[in-house]
Amino acid sequence: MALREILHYPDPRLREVADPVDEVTDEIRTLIEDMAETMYDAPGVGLAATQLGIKKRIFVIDLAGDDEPSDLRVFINPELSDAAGTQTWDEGCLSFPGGNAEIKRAATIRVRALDANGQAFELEADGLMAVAIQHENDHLNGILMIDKLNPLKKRLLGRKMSKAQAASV
Ligand code: GNR
Ligand code: NI
Repeated sequence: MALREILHYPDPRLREVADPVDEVTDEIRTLIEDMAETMYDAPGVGLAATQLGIKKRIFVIDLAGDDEPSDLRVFINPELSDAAGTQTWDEGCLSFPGGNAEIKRAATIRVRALDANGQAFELEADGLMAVAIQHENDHLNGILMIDKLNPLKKRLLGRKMSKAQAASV
């Protein structure tokens, strides 16, 4: 297992569209272990392979609280459908350190995906699970939460992040 570096906005690799996984191999499972370790270390409630500069359609989510056992969910080649309703969450993103924003998304969604064993599963999600699935699925398509903001907020957050990034290199 290994920690991997999380890319920060405006890294252009965050804009790449990820490719489907052909087969869930041991190499993919090792990547998933690294993704989970990196997510827990950050800490975050989700992480997409895109955020590590890896162009594969994989994300992980764990919404368990600090005093609960871990509840790692692995999504490979996810397909979202049946988006309904709206909800607004104050979202964070590990690729935007310190840059929270209120984002409007579907209240409920259905997702089909493969798990770490290559088994297909289907899940209906609401609340934070629905938010996290939509947030991570966006990463696989090169879409960032900043894209969901109005132009003024987008410019303010974009400048804040670009400055922070320039100061750190
Ligand atoms: O850690 C995270 N918290 C979070 C909070 C509200 C909505 C979405 C998220 S996902 C984020 C981790 C991350 O950047 N995943 O891509
Ligand atoms: Ni994110």
